[in-house]
Amino acid sequence: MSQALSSNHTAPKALSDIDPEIAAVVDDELKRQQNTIELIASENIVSTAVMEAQGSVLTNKYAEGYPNRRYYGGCEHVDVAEELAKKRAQALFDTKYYVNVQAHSGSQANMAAYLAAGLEKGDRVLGMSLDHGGHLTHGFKLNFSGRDYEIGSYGVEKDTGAIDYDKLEAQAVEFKPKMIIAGASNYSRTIDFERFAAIAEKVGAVLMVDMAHIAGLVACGLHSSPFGHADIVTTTTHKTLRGPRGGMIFSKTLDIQKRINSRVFPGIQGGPLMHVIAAKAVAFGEALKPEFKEYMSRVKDSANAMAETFKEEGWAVVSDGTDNHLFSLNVMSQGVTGKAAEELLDTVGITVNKNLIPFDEQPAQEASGIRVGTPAICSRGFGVEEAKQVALLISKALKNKDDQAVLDEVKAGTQALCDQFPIY
Ligand code: DSN
Repeated sequence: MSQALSSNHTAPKALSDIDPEIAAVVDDELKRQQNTIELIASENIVSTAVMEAQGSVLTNKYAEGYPNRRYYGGCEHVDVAEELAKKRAQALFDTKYYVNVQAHSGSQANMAAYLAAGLEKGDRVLGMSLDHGGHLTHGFKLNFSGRDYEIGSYGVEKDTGAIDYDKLEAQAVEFKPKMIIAGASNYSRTIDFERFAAIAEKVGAVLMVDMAHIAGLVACGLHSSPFGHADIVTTTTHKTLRGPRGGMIFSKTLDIQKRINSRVFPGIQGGPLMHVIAAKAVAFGEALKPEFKEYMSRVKDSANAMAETFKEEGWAVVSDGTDNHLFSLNVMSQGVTGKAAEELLDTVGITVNKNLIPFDEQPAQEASGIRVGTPAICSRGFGVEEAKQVALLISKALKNKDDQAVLDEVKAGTQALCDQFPIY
């Protein structure tokens, strides 16, 4: 080891001394997060405790295998972290389902679920289509799911923006899938897991629930729970759950769990990210506290308040509102594309993502909608009143997109809110 490297380890130096270029990236990103209103529905703002665990010496450790059954020595401490993460995850969802906390991401959790569900390549899977709110891994043609399996896609109704469960049942009876996936990345209405389970049972399909977006709400009893209904439940840990980026998989039976474990490792992953698993444990511990339920209630109430404010301002909201933490605003309802809205809002300190809306006539790169979510703003302390103010600022910006004086006023408004609710 060179002297320079070894001295980095004995006398810790700041990142800015060792690598000013990357330190500048981190600093710039911190400032961006501090000074913008973050409405991307899948993002959140983690605690410094989560970041401390994730940035810890656990990153140095290889621990292939599972607690007490590792392929490397020296795993006695990381074993404790993994057991704590599992125990807290079960407590959080009040479930006896078995849990695997090693999935590196939601997509890998979902891939493991496909493999553990006993599907062969070419078998039929019924999932929500991407352009109606589903996820890439629910059968998109360029994803492994769409390439390796025969996909049937369900969507929402044009008049309600919601799933019609009778139609879904008829589709499942006709299509005869081996697995049905419930869950979405952009669906603002409550998902009826009991009805999904009844449909899966009727057609003899495995029911997999991807609760990545709504996991925090489920944990707090603010959305119906998939536990007791699904054979496999997958989630990410960084959205409403407010943990480090990663995935997690629950299984109803020991038999499924054994297959999940072996599909995750050695099936699709090698060494688990023990620093991330430790950070997952920290986040689950935080989510078990009463303050987390207050936070999640604020997330849900704020999303509802924003959707209602947009409607009062004359904008169309997909499905006419929301039951959860997000909704899609149909910006084409006042002649703005999703892309133009995303770019304009960027200039006034508000971050959203353009999104196709169901039955969109625009191409994906333009889109007719923007997706709006409240998990991140509520983590910095916003509540219903601030959420309404944000909706009014967005509406004002979009309605005055060519008037720089108004846009300057909106930018001052977003900065004032950011200053009032600082982060880090
Ligand atoms: N990319 C995520 C989202 O934005 O919803 C889904 O994984």
